[in-house]
Amino acid sequence: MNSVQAKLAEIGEIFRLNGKIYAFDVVSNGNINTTYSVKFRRFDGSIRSYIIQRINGYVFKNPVEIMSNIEGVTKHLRNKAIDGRVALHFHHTEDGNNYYLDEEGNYWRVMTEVDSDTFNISNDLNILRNAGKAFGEFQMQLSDYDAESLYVTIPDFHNTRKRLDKFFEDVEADPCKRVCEVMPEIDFIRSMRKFSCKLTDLQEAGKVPLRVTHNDTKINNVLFDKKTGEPLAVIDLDTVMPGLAMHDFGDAIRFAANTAAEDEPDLTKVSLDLEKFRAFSEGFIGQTAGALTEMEIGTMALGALSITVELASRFLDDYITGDKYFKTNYEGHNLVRARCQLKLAEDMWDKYEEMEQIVNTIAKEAVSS
Ligand code: GN1
Ligand code: MG
Repeated sequence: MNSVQAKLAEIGEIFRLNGKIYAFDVVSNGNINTTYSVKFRRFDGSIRSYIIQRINGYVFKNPVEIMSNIEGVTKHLRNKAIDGRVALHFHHTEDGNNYYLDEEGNYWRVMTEVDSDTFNISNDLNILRNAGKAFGEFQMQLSDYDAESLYVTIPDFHNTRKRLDKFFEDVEADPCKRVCEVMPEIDFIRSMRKFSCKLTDLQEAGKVPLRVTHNDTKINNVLFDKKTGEPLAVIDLDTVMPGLAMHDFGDAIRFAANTAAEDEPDLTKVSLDLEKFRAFSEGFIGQTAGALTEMEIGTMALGALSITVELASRFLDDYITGDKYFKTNYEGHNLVRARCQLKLAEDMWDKYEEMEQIVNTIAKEAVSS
């Protein structure tokens, strides 16, 4: 038994999973936590699959608070069950906790794995529409959740102004002497700075409402039914916090409506696919239009563009400060990611009016039907 398997077996025992590990895989979708899909053979011979995760303690300073949010949110979602959806089930230790702190200071959690399909890229517009529907539904299901009871797991997570202020401070400090390599990228972010902070300004002026949002709406955070392509569940609840609907919409667009992967090195492949944009919007706006204000609908495109610049600045910041935050697969990975996001932002800028029009048309139709 190798040391990873031994560790997973230890976690399985602590969470009182029945049986013995017979196979496991690393799930490499996420950029933050370490995730395993682990199959246990039960004592009656049947097989059960679990997701076992080690929470990244550098990014998440207080995992206990995250797990308290998850306990509350999953309970709320379970009580609001929608036909065809699967409720997430987190396991508990003997002490009744949905997490375990090991001797090395790592936090672990265990969820029953849902038999499903996930996508990093999909060209199927039905899948895109269903992803929009899933995140829209998620937003609506949490619309009466007590926001006060949620811990803020990462303060100012999508405060674009603070993100950019920090970025330019780090550019100034240049701790790894990498700034000289990335001057054009820094200049581009500077040119977009004011525009990208518009949503932060609107939020601070009280012109757009804070809602309970997901805040990390990559399409690979939706589980789909393998046969029908219908959404089964939204996962990755670490950043469920008060936030803006436009950021949930925008972050999903940034990831799913890109013609290429988030870290595509060949920038000629990177652009915003307006048909994918439309399909996701139909799903998301279709679910939420009735609850959204005019200002929210009018700033969905802004949400997409500003979160793309924000994430570009986060990737580039991580590159400039020595790649401590996001997991990287190779030297310069964060720079490749940042360049890809900037190329996408540029294309969004060119297609901005079209994005606005598509959202407006869908919102009008959704409200009148
Ligand atoms: C991180 O953990 P993961 O891969 O779902 C990040 C998101 C970024 C995303 C970019 C807590 O999400 O904000 O948009 O990478 N999560 C955190 O791929 O920082
Ligand atoms: Mg995440």
